[in-house]
This record gives sequence, structure tokens and C-alpha cells, in this order.
Amino acid sequence: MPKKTITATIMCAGNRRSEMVKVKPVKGLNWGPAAVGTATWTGVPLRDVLKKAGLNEFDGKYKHVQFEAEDLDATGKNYGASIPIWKAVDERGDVLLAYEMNGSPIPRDHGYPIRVIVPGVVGARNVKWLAKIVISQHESTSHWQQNDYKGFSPCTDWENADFTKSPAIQELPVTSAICKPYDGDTVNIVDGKIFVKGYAWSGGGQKIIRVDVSADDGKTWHVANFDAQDCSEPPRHWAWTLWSVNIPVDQNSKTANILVKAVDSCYNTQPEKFEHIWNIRGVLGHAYHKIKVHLKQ
Ligand SMILES: Nc1nc2c(c(=O)[nH]1)N[C@H]1C(S)=C(S)[C@@H](COP(=O)(O)O)O[C@H]1N2
Ligand SMILES: [Mo]
Repeated sequence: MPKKTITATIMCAGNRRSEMVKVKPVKGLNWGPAAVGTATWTGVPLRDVLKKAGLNEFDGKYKHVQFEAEDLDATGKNYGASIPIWKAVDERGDVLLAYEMNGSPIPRDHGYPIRVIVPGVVGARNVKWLAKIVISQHESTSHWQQNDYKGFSPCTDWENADFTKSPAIQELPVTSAICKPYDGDTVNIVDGKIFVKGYAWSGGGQKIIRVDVSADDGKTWHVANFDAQDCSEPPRHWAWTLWSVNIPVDQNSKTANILVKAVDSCYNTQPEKFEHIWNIRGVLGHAYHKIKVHLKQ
């Protein structure tokens, strides 16, 4: 079976939960903007394996592909997830049964020996330590597919949350983050400007078309340069865009509030505040990334 290599960003649904908990407590680990990674993955296309197993993608008999893993959760059940069948059989979906990460066998922590790579889709469906594939009429019955990794209104609490009413997260919304400087750093001003860099990414293979950065709390915006971008044909922009900008700052001020927001090829962008997207599980946290730095002349 011919192998295939893609570069894809794997983003946790709880990326930036640490900012959401500042609004109100949520359930889940306190990930910051680093609950994300990008790697080059090599494997065989899942569609080829399904075809070889006799799946006729057009007969409409099956709606989901379920993945079961070797690891067990706290209740003793195997980790599991599923994706819609269209994503699995579409040649442009690029779903891989990967056995190499960055040209070497996948490290144990990242899913050795086989990991499903579902590019453009939330980390939770990129199942590591793959044990079993099931094609089905139904989504995975795992806790992670049914009763977790779903979005809710800010007014929903654990008493009134109905997990059957929210769809499982698959493609994630557009997001971005400042990686340098860190929040609270002291930054040198050079020719009236400071240097800021980070990443931007959108789910579903959407391309990042622009990144806007502000160093005055949103009064003025500057368009960042792209230092690395996934140049694949749409809709296959699976890897993040790395951006940077030299941004003018108010030299009379001791501090600057830096904001970033990205725009994807659907012209979707990020919400301003975590307050308005807060949810009980702290997922889908893609509000503007905001840091405060101290300025040094
Ligand atoms: N088998 C298995 N696969 C899994 C998980 C898991 O707990 N078990 N966690 C998922 C989640 S929630 C994320 S965000 C990614 C993290 O991938 P990484 O460890 O390569 O960064 O793996 C996904 N695949
Ligand atoms: Mo995750």
C-alpha cells in the first residue's frame, strides 16, 4: 500500500483553558497555549485500508469510523473516538494510520506503534496506540466522544448540561497565540518597536489569511508577517502558520498589552473575550490571546 506523508498540527480542545478558568472554574487540566504540536507524519491512508477491507464509500451503510486504543481510562475502559465517514474516505481528508513521526517510529508518548492522524480535527480524535477500527452507523460510545469534548453555552452548568444535545467537537475554530515574549516579560524597545511572534491555526484545513497584532489593547492593529505557512492546496492547510511582527509601542509607557487574533480563509476570526465563550469543560478557548509586558528603553 503506498505510504503518504503530511505535516499536521494537533491541537487539544482544552488549549488555553488556563485563561478560561480566570473567568470561572472549569473541569479539566489547566493547559496554556502550548497544548498543541506540529509534526510530519508518515503512514498509510485510512481510506486505502478501508477500501481494501471492502468498504464501498458510496453505499451509505456506514456513517462513522470508530477507533479504539490500547490504553485504559480511570474507569477501566479503552480510550476511543470516532470521526464521520466522509472525512475518512475523502482523498483530501488525508486521514493516516501513521507509524512515523518526523521520520522516525512514533515515540511511545505520541502513540507508538500506530496512531490515527486526523488532520484539521481536534486532538482527541487523533487516537494513539491504535488497537481496533470499527465502521459503524454510530459514533464511538466512549466517554470522550459522548460525554466530553463538547461545547455549551456560558449559561449551562453541570446540573443542566445535556451531552446528547451538543455535537462532538471535530474541526476546531480558528485560533492564535503569542509565543514570545511571555506574559510578564521585560522587553527591549528597538527603534520604537518590540518583536513579537507566535502561531495561528484553524480547523478543517482552513488557511490562515491574516494575523492582526495590537500593542495598545486593541486601539491600533498591525498585520504580522508569515515566517512559515502550509502551502498545501485548500482545504489541506493542516499545519500551523508561524508569524512575527515588529510592532511600535508607546515609549512613554512602562507596560504594553499585546493582543493577537487570526483570520482564516472563511473569514472566521476569534472572539474578543473568554467571558463570552466560557463553558463548563473549558474547551474551544480561542479568544484573543492577550499578554502584558514591561517595556525597557
Ligand atoms: N489512545 C489515546 N489517544 C489519545 C489520547 C488518549 O488519552 N489516549 N488523548 C487525546 C488527546 S485529548 C490529545 S489532545 C492528543 C494529544 O496528543 P500528543 O500527546 O501527541 O500531543 O492525543 C489524543 N489521543
Ligand atoms: Mo486533549
